[in-house]
Amino acid sequence: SEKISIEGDAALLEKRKVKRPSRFKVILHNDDYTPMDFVVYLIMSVFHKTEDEAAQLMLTVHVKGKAICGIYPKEIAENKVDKAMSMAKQEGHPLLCTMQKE
Ligand code: NFA
Repeated sequence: SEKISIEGDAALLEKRKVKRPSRFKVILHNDDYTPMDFVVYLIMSVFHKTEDEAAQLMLTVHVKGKAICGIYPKEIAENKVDKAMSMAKQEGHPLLCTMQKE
C-alpha cells in the first residue's frame, strides 16, 4: 500500500506564494502656474480631503516641491492620477500627478 509523506517530501510540495497586493503612493508635484485654489479644489475632489487638509497639502507641495496625497492599491492609484491629470488638462494647467510603488 502507498504511504505518502506531505511535510517530509519537498519534491511533492509546490510553492504557491501568497503576495500582498502592492501599494502605490500618489504624488502631486509643484509648478509655477497652476492656481493654488484650483489645487485645493482638486485635492478635495480626488483625494476626499477637507478644505483645511487640502489647503495644508497644497502648501506642502508649493513649499517642498511635492507631497504624497495618499497610498492606494494599483488600480485606485491609477484612477486618481488619471482624474487629477484630466482635471488639470481640462483647465489648461500644467499640474503633474504621478504614482510610485511603495
Ligand atoms: N506653485 C503654484 C503657485 O504658486 C501653486 C501650486 C501648488 C501648484 C501645488 C501645484 C501644486 N500658483
